[in-house]
Amino acid sequence: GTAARDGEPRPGGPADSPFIRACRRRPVPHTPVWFMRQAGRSLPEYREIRASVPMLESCRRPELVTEITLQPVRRHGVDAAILFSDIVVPVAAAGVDLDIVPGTGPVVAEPIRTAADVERIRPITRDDVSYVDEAVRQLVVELGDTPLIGFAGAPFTLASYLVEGGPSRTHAKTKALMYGDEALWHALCGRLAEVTLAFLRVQIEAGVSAVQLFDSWAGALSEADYRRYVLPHSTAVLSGLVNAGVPRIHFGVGTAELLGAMGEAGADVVGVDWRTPLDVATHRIGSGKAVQGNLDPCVLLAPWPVVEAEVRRILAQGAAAPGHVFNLGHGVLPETDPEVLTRVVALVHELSSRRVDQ
Ligand code: 1CP
Repeated sequence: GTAARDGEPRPGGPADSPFIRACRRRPVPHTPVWFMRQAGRSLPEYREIRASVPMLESCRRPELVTEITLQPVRRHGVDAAILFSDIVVPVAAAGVDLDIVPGTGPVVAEPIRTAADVERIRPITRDDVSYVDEAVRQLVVELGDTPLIGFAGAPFTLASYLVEGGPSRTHAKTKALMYGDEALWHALCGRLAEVTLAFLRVQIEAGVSAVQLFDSWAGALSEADYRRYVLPHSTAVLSGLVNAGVPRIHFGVGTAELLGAMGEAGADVVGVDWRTPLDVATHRIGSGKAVQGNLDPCVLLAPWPVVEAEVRRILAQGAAAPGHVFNLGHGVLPETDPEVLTRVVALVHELSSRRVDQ
């Protein structure tokens, strides 16, 4: 972007938006809100586009990426867009043979087992993901003052799909490799960190206003194992972006025991799932970081008075943090009524803009 990266951002531009201000722990006119998986199957307009286009193909067509990314911004009035893509997109661009299978998720043709398998994951350049570069550039124009979030999967979560060959509840094969061949594990995660860092740099150069590193499944590990096997690699990604000029968000599920360590990985904002109240999370993460979260996505299926009470509680607990971005504790469920999401955005804005001069 053209915003002055060292000084104050252009007034009114995306870098001066409530979302980016909250990430940077600056005063905000209202608490910003967006939803993980806000683009997706909860929206009929998304299902219509995707009816005839496979998932990975839709991620590689800039005009579809742009349209799908804009849908929840138009419909809900969220404070940020998130690029429509998937965490396996850069891994496929790096040469791994995989597909996203409807009803299952990512499926890898030949799961990673050996050093030779790791070597076949090539470093990527902008040309390998030119469709992402193009989509981001289009979106930045279309979005105007609304910030666009870029994202990537963190090394552990990517490694889990590559080693298991698909989604896993226990991550047993992944842990077997991690405990059984530590050198190979670090080689794999080192290579994935390079791919992820390159992928995020492409998005930043194309103009995203923030990035989120998803380590969705890191909560499967103890803190000691997280520190030994995962933290160095996530730190390599996040610290590689320290001078990139955009806030970095780091998120995982089931991470109550890992919040301190995840904060140490170098993010500006730590995402929290619904299991840990935001005031407790703020204390665990330590000073100098904003928090993001943390409404249980299942609460959106409850009657409105329940939703409203939970939104109030989360705003009150989030006020303990030096910056709060309202979000869910994980992604929107496909069965969610989109009108409830729109109401939540309006409610967060209304309740938080009443709290003046805190
Ligand atoms: O047919 C469909 O609609 C496919 C469902 C789908 C969608 C909409 C998948 C397959 N990926 C996506 C898009 C997607 N993936 C986004 C879009 C932007 C937005 O949030 O609006 C994002 C950020 C992701 C990232 C992603 N993919 C993560 C990290 C976030 C999280 O939810 O934890 C993970 C773990 C994936 C893997 C994945 N891709 C798709 C599925 C069904 C899964 C999960 C499978 C599993 O249970 O392991």
